[in-house]
Amino acid sequence: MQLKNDWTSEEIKAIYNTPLLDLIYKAASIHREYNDTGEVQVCTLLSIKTGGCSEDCAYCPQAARYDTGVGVQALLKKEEVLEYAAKAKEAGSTRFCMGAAWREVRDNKDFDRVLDMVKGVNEMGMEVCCTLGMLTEDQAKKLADAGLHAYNHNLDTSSDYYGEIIHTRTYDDRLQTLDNVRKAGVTVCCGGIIGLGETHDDRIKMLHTLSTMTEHPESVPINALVPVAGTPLANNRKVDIWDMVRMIATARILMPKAMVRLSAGRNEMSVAEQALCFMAGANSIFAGDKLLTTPNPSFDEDNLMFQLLGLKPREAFKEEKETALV
Ligand code: SAM
Ligand code: DTB
Ligand code: SF4
Repeated sequence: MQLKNDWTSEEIKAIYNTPLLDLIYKAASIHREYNDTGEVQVCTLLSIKTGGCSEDCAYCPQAARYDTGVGVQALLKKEEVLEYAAKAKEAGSTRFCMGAAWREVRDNKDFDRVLDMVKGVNEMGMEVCCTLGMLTEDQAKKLADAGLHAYNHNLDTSSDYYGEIIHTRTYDDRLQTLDNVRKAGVTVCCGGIIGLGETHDDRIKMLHTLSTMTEHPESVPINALVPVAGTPLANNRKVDIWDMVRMIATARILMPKAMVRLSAGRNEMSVAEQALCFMAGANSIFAGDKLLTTPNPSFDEDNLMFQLLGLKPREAFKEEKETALV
């Protein structure tokens, strides 16, 4: 079925403002039509280079300029990363995402090491994803050749509000990297954060940017701000669960086939609240008791939740396998 990528802001606004229960029903129906609603992909994140970042993203505990207590950790060794990835696979993860607190990738020994890590994780049969900051097309191609499946690069918020949150790069820089990733044939993981102080219109505008890309991102992480002491957003109000549900449901309706990832913020949510997010179309979580630097529910808690809700973990490369069959 042809996916729609000419959504207008008015159409998106109308969907976003649908009364909640109707919105959830509509999103759940579309989810059922396009995806196996009993499945949730379990992904593991690993911070391969932590802290000391030169950017000033107002939400981020890893920016060098904020005193957040997150120490600087140089790039991990390939062996450490592969060991962690093997454990993640054993625990049921089918996607492994390596994050580095870099402004951009530089062509140096560290990048060569990341390429080796990508090769290693890919050979384990997991979908391998990286989030390393800005990339050139040439760097994206090198990652593709090493076996990279996805690149995460979030737009975070609307183009209008972006300048309130980050001053050390522009929205266009972000879009340029996403373009480079596409050109290299790597799948795109791109979403945002709610709770930054943005308006509903900013959220709608971000969803408009995502859903009118020539190809929808294959993966759309929706993060709730995890306020971290020392960052400028430390005292922001907790994200309302209904805002999270509304955002997930709208993303699901606009981009029916994307993996919509219930990302940061789960540690503050009950199982019932997370169940609403799955109902509204979320079909992936990050597992393990740490995201990059902040806490996340444990494997045991998530296993219990999967049992309770009758969810099963999604296999790796499912979309690719299904496309190969047709
Ligand atoms: N440095 C790279 C970059 O900025 O693209 C990769 C790592 S960065 C930590 C990955 C993403 O994590 C950010 O784009 C942001 O959406 C999310 N993130 C960071 N801090 C967060 C927080 N406190 N709460 C929620 N999401 C957060
Ligand atoms: C995404 O959108 N969320 C993940 C992943 N992509 C890289 C990261 C969330 C980080 C939350 C803050 C932290 O743990 O440092
Ligand atoms: Fe650096 Fe990424 Fe954090 Fe921004 S979000 S400060 S670029 S690690």
